[in-house]
Amino acid sequence: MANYFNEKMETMSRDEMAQVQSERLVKMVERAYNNVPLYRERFKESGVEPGDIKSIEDLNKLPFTTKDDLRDTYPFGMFAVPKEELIRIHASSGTTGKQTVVGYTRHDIDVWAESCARALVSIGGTRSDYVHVSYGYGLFTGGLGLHYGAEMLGATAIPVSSGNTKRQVQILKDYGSDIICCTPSYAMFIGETVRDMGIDPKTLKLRAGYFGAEAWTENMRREIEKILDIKAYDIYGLSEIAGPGVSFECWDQTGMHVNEDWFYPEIIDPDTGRVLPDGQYGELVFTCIGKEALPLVRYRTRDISCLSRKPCPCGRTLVKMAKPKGRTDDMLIIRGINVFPSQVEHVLLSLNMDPNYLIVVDRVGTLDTMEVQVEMTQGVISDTVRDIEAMEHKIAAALQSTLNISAKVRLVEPKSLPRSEGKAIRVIDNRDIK
Ligand code: DLL
Repeated sequence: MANYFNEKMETMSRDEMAQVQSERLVKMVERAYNNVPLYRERFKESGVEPGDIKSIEDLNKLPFTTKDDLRDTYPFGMFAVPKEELIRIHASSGTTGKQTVVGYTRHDIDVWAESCARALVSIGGTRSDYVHVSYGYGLFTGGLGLHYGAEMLGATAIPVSSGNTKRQVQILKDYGSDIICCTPSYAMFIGETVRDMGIDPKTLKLRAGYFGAEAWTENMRREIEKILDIKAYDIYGLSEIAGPGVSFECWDQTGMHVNEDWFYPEIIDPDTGRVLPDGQYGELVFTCIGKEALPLVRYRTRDISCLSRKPCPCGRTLVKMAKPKGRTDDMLIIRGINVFPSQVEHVLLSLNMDPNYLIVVDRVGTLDTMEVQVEMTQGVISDTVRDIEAMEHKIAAALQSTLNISAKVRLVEPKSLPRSEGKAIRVIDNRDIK
């Protein structure tokens, strides 16, 4: 059984890796400066020119990039290649109605697929495995990311996508899927469905799962491992940087190896922007040193993590990042879908409602639920139940179309939601996911 997908890159010495990273950074900075107006401006404002960047050590001379930059240049303003070189677009939620749009050249798709192929091999994946992909297929990167990774490995991808859980279980059983990829909460739900269908998980061929796209705990890992009788591994990523596979847990289950020859990680103090040493928690920042279409420079992920370069028993020298502990912004991840409270506000305003609302997130069994309580506007209080229900449905439909998630909407009396003297409290999250 092969231990590595790309042994050279995954096991090279730290010095060799720094050399690779330096060469790639120099090229990408040149490309970003020459092709992305926003970067040309930013570099000028910060007083740096591409020529000042000679090695990875110079990275901290460069300015940060944020999700707002992608929003301000929506949809394609930060792409560094002409249209004919793009072969794929994906997108994820932005902070307002606008999505964050990302593009890939053929080379970028290969980089991303190899990231996922490296991950699959690190948990014992081989060409003879069936990889059951239950992440959503579409603009979300989860489905197609693992799908291309499985194919690049030479394994067999089964593109089930999410939903229709009984059918998922039937396929696991009938096809003999070896590895499953989905969100950890969906994995629990599939596990419960296996049990409810009277199937003994020991009779399934399934032996491992790659779970990510949302925060999950060690407790949840144990539960999933028990209910599905598999090994559960963590996989991390974000659309802006590629998608799943930016980092991955190997069989040792002690942090996620970053594919740092393409995605260079830093940890910064979110308040000062200062780079923090290994072992210290702070905001995770990535620079896409190996990508063509969207060469993001020091992109602030808002995820809180820390790095470790301690040797790993798997033999990979790739730096490891800890499971993200939370975020520095207010983004919620509900059933694997990113939701910003500001998007809810945006929807309400577009329906001429006052934006007095409260989002209540809960976990019922293993599934996340979202209720949006909205204050009725003074003066347009309706007293017929029919009118109220119609309005609730209208808001729910608008939320569904903007957020791509179903939410229960409840209209409440004017001025009945708690008011705060400081920051408005927009979210009550009753899930235990920290
Ligand atoms: O969630 C990509 C992905 C798909 C990763 C499938 C893993 C598996 P986005 O929709 O852009 O991309 O959301 C990115 O999700 O900044 C984190 O806050 C969160 N996230 C992703 N993976 C993990 C994880 C995909 N393993 C945002 N643990 C990121 C905790 C995660 N949070």
